[in-house]
Amino acid sequence: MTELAPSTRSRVLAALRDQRVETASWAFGNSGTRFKVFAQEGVPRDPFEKISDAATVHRFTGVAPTVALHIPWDKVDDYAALAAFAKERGVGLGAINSNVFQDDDYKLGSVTNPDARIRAKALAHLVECVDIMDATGSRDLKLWFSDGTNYPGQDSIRNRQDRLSEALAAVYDRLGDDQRMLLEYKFFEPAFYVTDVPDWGTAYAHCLTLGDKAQVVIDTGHHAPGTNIEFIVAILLRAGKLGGFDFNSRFYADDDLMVGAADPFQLFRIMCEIVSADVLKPEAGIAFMLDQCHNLEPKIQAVIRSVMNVQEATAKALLVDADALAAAQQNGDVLEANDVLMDAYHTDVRPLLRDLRADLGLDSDPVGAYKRSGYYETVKAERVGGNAAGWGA
Ligand code: LRH
Ligand code: MN
Ligand code: MN
Repeated sequence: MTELAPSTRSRVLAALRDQRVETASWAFGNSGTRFKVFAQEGVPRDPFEKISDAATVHRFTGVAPTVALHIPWDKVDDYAALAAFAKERGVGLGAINSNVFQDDDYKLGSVTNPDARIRAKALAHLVECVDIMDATGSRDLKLWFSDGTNYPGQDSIRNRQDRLSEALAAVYDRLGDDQRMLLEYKFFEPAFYVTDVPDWGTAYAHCLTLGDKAQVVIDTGHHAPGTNIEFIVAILLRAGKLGGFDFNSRFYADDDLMVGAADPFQLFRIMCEIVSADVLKPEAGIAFMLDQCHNLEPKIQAVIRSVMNVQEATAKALLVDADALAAAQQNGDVLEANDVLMDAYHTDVRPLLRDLRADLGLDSDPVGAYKRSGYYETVKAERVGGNAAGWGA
């Protein structure tokens, strides 16, 4: 890396020091595809053990101090006790993810179901999730609906939107002053014809009607191939409606692979929008969450790697020479503007991140340090018979 100007270096290091990435409890459990779940050794047997794994990721990365829960995958009797356990381990509980997609009743939809009884059941779950947030101190309720139809004529598209908006309004009214709801969209799967919240525009329209506490969440794996995600980021930021990300990578559909693995350049472009809008710092209220499944690779190690991938993309985005870029843009100098961006992208930021970790009192090699720590060997011995619930388990 060419020597960075001291002022650039300290600006970038300061921003990276404040950056936060939220891990997901379900990343630590067994997962797979609909064809096969390959069980791994040492996986958590309950939510407490998932939190211990998340705390381990934070211990070696220093920037992942919260872990998101998924209900009922992480159902416990006492959520305040779970939050206290997390605190003891050095992490906090993050977003509460609702789940209205794994019950036979939801075959034709949850909150958009034509049957009022089923809609009421789904709504009760969403409200229960807010009760859980009260107990855990979580700020964000993440809503993703698998609702949709498979065949033209199966149900009224407009009536389903009315039912959706009625349920969202009821949940919104239940939120406390410091709580938010993040509405996640996905273009297809499991529904193959209509998805009730298929895109950012639909999510945005609902959030706009609801009010300030309703924000859109972008899951990077939830778009058609070729979609310009950084454009969506820019539009939602402009509207003050970007609540956060579910980061992951995709080659084909909703692959849930490690963020930055399939298309690190896309991740860089997304982080460029974040940096240029100055919303990287936690106070800006954008939640940077991971939503991934590690079907083949060792899970804790993969989550550590994912956090590092986000840090690398962010460091590169922070290195974009904003003045030079603005000047080139103003001058209509297409190639110079592109060069400014590519210069930053091509910078090897790994030495800088090693320095950051040293500054934070961490090992400069998080994966190596984790492997040397013996944590995996310990949990492998302790968690015999473990095959915890989680996505695809
Ligand atoms: C849906 C989704 C959503 C769920 C998670 C497990 O594809 O991205 O965020 O809660 O997967
Ligand atoms: Mn998601
Ligand atoms: Mn998904």
